[in-house]
Formats: sequence, structure tokens, C-alpha cells
Amino acid sequence: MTNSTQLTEGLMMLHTTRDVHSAEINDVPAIIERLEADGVVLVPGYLDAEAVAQATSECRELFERTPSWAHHEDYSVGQSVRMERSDVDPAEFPVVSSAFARPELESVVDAFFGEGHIFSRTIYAILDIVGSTTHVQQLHYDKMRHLKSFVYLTDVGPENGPFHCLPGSHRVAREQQRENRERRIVPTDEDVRQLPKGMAGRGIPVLGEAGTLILFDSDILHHAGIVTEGERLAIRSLSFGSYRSETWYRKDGSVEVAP
Ligand SMILES: O=C(O)CCC(=O)C(=O)O
Ligand SMILES: [Fe+2]
Repeated sequence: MTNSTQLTEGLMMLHTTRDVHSAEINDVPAIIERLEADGVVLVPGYLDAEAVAQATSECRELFERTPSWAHHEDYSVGQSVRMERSDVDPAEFPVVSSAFARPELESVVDAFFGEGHIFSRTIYAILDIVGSTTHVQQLHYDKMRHLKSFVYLTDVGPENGPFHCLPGSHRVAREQQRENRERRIVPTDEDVRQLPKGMAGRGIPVLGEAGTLILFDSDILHHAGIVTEGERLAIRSLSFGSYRSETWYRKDGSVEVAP
């Protein structure tokens, strides 16, 4: 066992909790406090029912008549469409373009990442259905650190694939990736699944009504739930610190272009 693994296992014992706390989107200090302590915070009612309905039809449009500026990702039997927020046509997709442009959300990103932050740069619309099997169903942290704004557009219960995470576990990636990050190196998909023993199966399901925002530090250990009944529609945006403006490299020396 390496020192770093011992250290991260020690951290996990001390700091993970079973609770995901809620806060209001205007309460920036409360949100930052939770993100720092837990790596995750819930904002129930971030989108109202009307915005949820509109966003739902915008997602169907993105899936079925994908505009040239949006890109289908390889995503099992469900759907995943990626786009840059700056490309989204606000006349045709008013909620997808505005949900992640709200000044309250930018205040959070600014407080979290500080000067040079990159606000809601990339957006995904995702649909998980029965039979969806994706590699994000395995416990992992994300390769390029970001703050994720993840909005449920369907009510999400235990059966339709809730997001799972281990509050407090964002310290693991921070520790494991310290040297890579100093050198601007992005880990591989395998690297971000090499986790301290005993973590698998400990993710807690984050349930919520349509319109709920889950804000999380992508360093947190997390995975998608498996849909056994119904479906889960969601939109999410990725915000970064100024570090993302620098050139990052994969382990093979090529430049990292992924979000
Ligand atoms: O779909 C989910 O619940 C989580 C997907 C994931 O790994 C992510 O958003 O980084
Ligand atoms: Fe992820």
C-alpha cells in the first residue's frame, strides 16, 4: 500500500458522511461551506415546474433533431448530447441556455473558483432509461476537475437512476491527483477508478424532485444509479477554475481537449 493510499483511506474514515445538505441558491456562503466540507450540496426547486416542462421539450428536440452545434455522445441505450453554452440558440432553447447562466449560479462559481473562472462552459442533456449501462455507473471521480451543476428534469427516486456520491470524499482525488495537477496531467479513465478499498457500494443516492439542482465538486467519488423502472432526464453544466485555460496533457503526451 502506498503512503498516498494510506493517507486517503485515513481521510475517508474521518470525513465522509451520510448526509447531503440543502441550501438556497442565493445563499452563497452556505453553498460554499457545504462544497468545501462535503463536496456536494442540493438546491431543491432551482427550476420551477414551468421551466422543467420547457427544458424537457428542449431536451427532446436536442435528442431528436440535434442542431449542428450539438454533439451526440456515445451513451449506451440512453442519450447524451453535449454542447458549448455559447453556441446554444436562446430563441429555440430558452431554458437550456438560461438555466446555467443565472447570476446566482455565477456568484457560486466565482466564490468557488475565484478569478479567471470559466462559468458553465459546457452543457449536457442526458436521458437514462432501463437498460442503460455506462462507465459512469462505476464509482469514480472526474478526470478534469470542475464544479458540476446537475439538474433533474424528472422526479428521481431509487428506481430511476439517482446520482450517488460519498460526501466528504472529494479529498481523495485532491490527494491522488496532487502531483499530476501540478504538472497539468490528466489521469486516465482507469486511474480515476483506482480508489481506496471499501469505497465501492458506499455511495448514497441523491433523490429529488424535478427541478432540483445538485452542485458537486467533480473530485467527489460518485456514480450514476441504474434505472430499473421509468427514466431519468437531466441537464448539467461544467464550470472550471482558471487552471482550465492552461494546456493540459494526457499521459501519452497529447493535449487534453475533452471538457
Ligand atoms: O449521471 C449521473 O448520475 C452521474 C454522471 C457522472 O459521472 C457525472 O456527471 O460526472
Ligand atoms: Fe462523473
